[in-house]
Amino acid sequence: MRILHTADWHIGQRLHERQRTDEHEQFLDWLLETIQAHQVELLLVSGDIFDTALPSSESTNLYYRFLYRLFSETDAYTVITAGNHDSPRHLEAPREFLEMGRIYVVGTADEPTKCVVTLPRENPQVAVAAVPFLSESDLRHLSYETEADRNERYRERFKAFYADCVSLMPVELPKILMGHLFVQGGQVGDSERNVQIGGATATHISDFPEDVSYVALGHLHRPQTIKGTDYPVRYSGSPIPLRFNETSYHKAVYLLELSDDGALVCDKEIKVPIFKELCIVAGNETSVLSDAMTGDWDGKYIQVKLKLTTPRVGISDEIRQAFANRGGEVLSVELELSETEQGPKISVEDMKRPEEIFEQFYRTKFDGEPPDEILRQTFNELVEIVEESK
Ligand SMILES: [Mn+2]
Repeated sequence: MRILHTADWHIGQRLHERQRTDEHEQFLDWLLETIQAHQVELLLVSGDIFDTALPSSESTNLYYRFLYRLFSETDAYTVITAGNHDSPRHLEAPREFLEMGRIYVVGTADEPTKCVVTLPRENPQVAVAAVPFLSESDLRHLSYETEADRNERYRERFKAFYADCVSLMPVELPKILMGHLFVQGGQVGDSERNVQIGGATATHISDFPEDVSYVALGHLHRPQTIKGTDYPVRYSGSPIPLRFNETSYHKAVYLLELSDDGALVCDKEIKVPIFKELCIVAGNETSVLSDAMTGDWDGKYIQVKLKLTTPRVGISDEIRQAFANRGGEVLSVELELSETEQGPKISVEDMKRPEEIFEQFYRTKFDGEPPDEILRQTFNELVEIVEESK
């Protein structure tokens, strides 16, 4: 059976307020072509389908249009699980309806029985444990517990859940596990929601059961295989770079072929094309401007990291214009003043008010989330104190 593993689409994601619908649309078109070209029989999507719990109608439309084409233009089965960015209940709301189109969606995982599917339905060749993101808040909080105890308890629960899934699978079928979680040893970027990484929700490679053919994971955005098992435990990564610093490596999906006895007869990385190039340009004023004027920036998104000795009003606009003249779009200018090199880097776009800069900084730091009211007030009080002391 030929299987394709992908995850972390993050449909609806914005990069510095830019909508990325075109990139997602191109990715989904490419994915459909890839599925057709390789005669894929099973598509696995391991969580974070959408970037937000309540995706826009445009994002929702893109997703369902893709599912419809998958159903009508291929014979593939599809298994989709919810990630930490998805709303488990929203994602699985059309569950029964989608099953008519050979599409299996699992959002919430109260019972292992709900996660196990054998496919194709009439003549099973593979068993899949479609395990979505298991939230830490599902664990009842015990006040006397230390964080290490809590971590242990999460690991135990996770281990038992997978073991139960495997025990529910027909012995003779090859087994695939899905998951949206952090395995210790994985390489983390900064676009994964960090509260879910490390800390209490980290699991260990040895927690995965034996007698499995492949573990298809989502959550980390860099494609990678975690060492320590005799079968691949792998993150496919996100198909489009979600941050500028995700451009130093290729984005990928994985094509697998399982023999009837569960052996991996083909295990191949397929690089996802770059639909929109993201570039980082760093340097002082002269070098950045000269790069802007000599490079080919047509259709590219650019992040500028500018080293300055003294701040200068209007420099951001000048740089934006220089890139725009050659077709590039600067999404952020990060100023780095040499004497404050130790401090946090704040992207000072256009001489904004402190509250706006704070909000912008907070959003880049915490996945687009705005700061809450209490934090806002605290920040404003701080600004007042500083103003008064001047
Ligand atoms: Mn993700």
